[in-house]
Amino acid sequence: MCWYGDPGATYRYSGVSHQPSPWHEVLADLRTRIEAFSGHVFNAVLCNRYRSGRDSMGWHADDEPELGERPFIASLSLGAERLFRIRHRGTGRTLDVPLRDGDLLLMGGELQSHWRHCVPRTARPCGERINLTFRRVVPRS
Ligand SMILES: O=C(O)CCC(=O)C(=O)O
Repeated sequence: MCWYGDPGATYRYSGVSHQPSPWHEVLADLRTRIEAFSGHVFNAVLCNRYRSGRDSMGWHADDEPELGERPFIASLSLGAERLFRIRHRGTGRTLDVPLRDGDLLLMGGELQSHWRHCVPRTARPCGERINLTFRRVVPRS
């Protein structure tokens, strides 16, 4: 996992403050293109690497206070296909979204407050995957 962003785009989770690394030129270029496509502005990106099907992400929502009330998050998948599973907090309704190389998942509105998501482990042989979630962090007041 690593965190890149504008100066001051500090992200706090699991009790730890993460200072952003300066934008790598490839990430900066992707940000510009995804901003133009989505019509939203981002000041940081969280990068997660899944080395194999054994690497996973547990149930959570991207609902940290510094992401604001209805965060808009653009998630770019690169490499191996993995399932992105979302579950409604109230009804338990669950949806599986396969994310393939080059897919861009846009999450906005009430998604983070009403749903949780995860990337489950898989026993299916699968290669590496990198996921980039472009976010807008607003400093805590
Ligand atoms: O890898 C993914 O597609 C999801 C990543 C994720 O849940 C997150 O960064 O909060």
